[in-house]
Amino acid sequence: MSKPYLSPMEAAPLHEIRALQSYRLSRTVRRVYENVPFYRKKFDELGIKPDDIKSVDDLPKLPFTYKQDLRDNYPYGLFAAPMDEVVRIHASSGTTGKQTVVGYTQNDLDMWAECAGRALTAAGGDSSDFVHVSYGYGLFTGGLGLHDGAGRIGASVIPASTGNTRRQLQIFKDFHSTILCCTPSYALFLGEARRDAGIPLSEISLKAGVFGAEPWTDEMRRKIEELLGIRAYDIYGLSEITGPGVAYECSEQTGMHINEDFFIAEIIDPETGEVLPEGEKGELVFTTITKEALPLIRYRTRDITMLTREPCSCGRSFVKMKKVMGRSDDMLIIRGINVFPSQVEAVLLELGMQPHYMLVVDRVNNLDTLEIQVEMDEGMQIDAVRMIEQKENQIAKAVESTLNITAKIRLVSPKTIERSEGKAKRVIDKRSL
Ligand code: DLL
Repeated sequence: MSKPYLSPMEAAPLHEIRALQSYRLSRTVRRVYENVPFYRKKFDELGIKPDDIKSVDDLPKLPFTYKQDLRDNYPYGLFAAPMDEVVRIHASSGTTGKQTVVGYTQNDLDMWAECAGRALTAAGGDSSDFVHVSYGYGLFTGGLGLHDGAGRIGASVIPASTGNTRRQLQIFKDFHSTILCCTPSYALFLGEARRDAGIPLSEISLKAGVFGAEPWTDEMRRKIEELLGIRAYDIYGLSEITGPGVAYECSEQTGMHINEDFFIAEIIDPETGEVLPEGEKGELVFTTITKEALPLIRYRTRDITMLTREPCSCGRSFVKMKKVMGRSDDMLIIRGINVFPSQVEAVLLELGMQPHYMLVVDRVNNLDTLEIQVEMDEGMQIDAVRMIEQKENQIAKAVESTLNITAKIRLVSPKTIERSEGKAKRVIDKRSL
């Protein structure tokens, strides 16, 4: 019999959540003021002292933090704990060459495992489950995040990682995987591979899936549920805040409960920065309130969504965020990997190419594809097919080693990529999301 919640806090009354948030917020503000020169300087400039922040209502007085701030303080400049207390490092894509680096103390890792454990519990998981983790392991937070969440609920974790579809299907059958964790597009791919391999649903024991790291639709949910014979739940997170488990879906499947005892969520107008009322669509902003290694104040996620406090039939009282509806910047998520066009541009410039390029993203057989069209320079001495191929391979290798993604490179004739008078158009996304 599965437990309804992992922690009683998930169903606490709003006034209790608010009181806890206020207490933890004021401690966090003090922590960053005392330990992070970047925040001390910012607060001093605005005339804010830690004592001014006493409750959640004071939040709008605080400045925003941006991805660029992490980059400017690369790699560890925003850390608020001494390095000998930091026990784990992860990273995700930055807007150009450098990664966004994040760190965790043991307490931070425990909190993160609690978050991911709550997500698995909400999907019906408990210690009797076999949690099959097919997110990537490594600097990406997906693999180890769900891995530790499974450990938190005492389940048997199967660290399958990504790739090798036939082996994944074999493991489903032989190891009796009951909960699958991976990106929704990979889940769909695995579902179709199961069907095409003629493996009947009766031969696998999967009952649920915890899918996130990229946007997906309810239509895709229905397809995955049908192809794998499961219920599919959304999970949201970002490395800067903690990784997967910042928010998670429950049996109602109408949005993701945000772990409000660890994070305060706001929705703002991305243009003006003004806080919007509940139910309005805007950019999601998080303040971490227990993190020790990398606490972040009003971090701009760039994800567009809305919040709702309508009572949920699962009994949880944590606010819910709707599915992510888009981004307020140009970040793309391709096969679960975050890609900024500016990263591609940096690679091209480093190879001596012109910054005239176009990213064409598509979805073929449920897997994302990326083609990068790059304009040849008029002065370029390329006249043989072999030389074109060589150049394309060179770019593909550089893109792969910098962005961690395979792309098809296509060199195109000079001046064939449309010039823009306003903001350059760098992306054609043919996926219907
Ligand atoms: O994608 C963490 C994660 C791993 C979440 C596994 C869920 C499952 P990053 O690589 O830092 O972290 O990318 C964060 O991915 O700002 C969103 O734009 C997007 N994203 C994450 N989860 C979802 C989701 C991980 N459920 C960025 N729906 C975020 C839509 C998502 N977008």
